[in-house]
Amino acid sequence: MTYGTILYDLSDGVATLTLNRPEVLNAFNDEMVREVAEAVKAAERDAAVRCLVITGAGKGFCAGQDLGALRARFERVSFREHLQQTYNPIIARLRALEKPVIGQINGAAAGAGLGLALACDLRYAAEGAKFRMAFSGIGLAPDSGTSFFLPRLIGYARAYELAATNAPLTAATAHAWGLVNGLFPAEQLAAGVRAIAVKLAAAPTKALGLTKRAMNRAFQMTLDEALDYEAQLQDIAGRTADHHEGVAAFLEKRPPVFKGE
Ligand code: LHQ
Repeated sequence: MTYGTILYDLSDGVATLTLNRPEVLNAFNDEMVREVAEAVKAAERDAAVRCLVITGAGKGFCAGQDLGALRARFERVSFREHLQQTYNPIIARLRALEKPVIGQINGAAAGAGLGLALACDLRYAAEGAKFRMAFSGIGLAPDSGTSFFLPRLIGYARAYELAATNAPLTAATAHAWGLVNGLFPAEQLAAGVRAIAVKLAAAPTKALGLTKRAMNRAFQMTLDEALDYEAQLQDIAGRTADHHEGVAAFLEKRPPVFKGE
């Protein structure tokens, strides 16, 4: 598959989706929305993909909606329809994707680009990266899941302050607040993330997928419900080849070879 606004590469079980409109900090136009949605679907369907990395070309990660394309776009549809057709399905699909998704945050992430970063399971950032809600800067309310993820990740008061003031959040503070898992000097980010991604791609993919499902659902559950749901999912995990391999490898005192099955 060839794309015009993104790059998509698969090696060692790791699919890397690179947003590729560097002249506008990888802001989304309609074509990029379509292509990102297609690439996420491809990563979901392809059993050879056992970890997905999302990053940006050039100096930005993603500046959200391309504001240059905004006028023309919204003479035709409402914001609600636009969001329902564009960012919402991408965010939902990433959260439902039962494979680890890593945000390799190489530069600024703002608006829907911040939503994309927050929808990843893990985030590793370049030391100079920054995060900005951006919506209030153009007189809008949060979208693309930012009102859902941000308070869960850093707490309401910090999230509301970022949204209301539109202040940029540095990578260092984002790391201190638990919004990113780790920081790398810019020139080491790609290699650092690659090493993590390759390791995750060699992990028991089904178990990692079930882990994601359990932790997502647990936000809306009582303890009793969560215990019961864990027990249901463990039945599924217990029937995988990787579970049998893990136990056999432990007993034979050798490293396991997981196949994601
Ligand atoms: C851009 C953009 C951009 C075009 C930087 N578009 N060119 C969608 C529509 C409908 C309903 C509601 O929701 C949404 C979802 C959204 O995403 S709304 C939010 C849209 N995004 C923004 O408002 C972010 C605006 N950008 C910024 O705040 C800053 O540019 C950030 C924090 C991303 C980066 O700051 P800097 O590192 O200082 O870079 P810069 O501002 O100098 O930008 C570099 C270039 O990129 C510049 O172009 P130029 O030709 O002067 O070099 C910017 O115009 C361009 N750019 N964001 N969203």
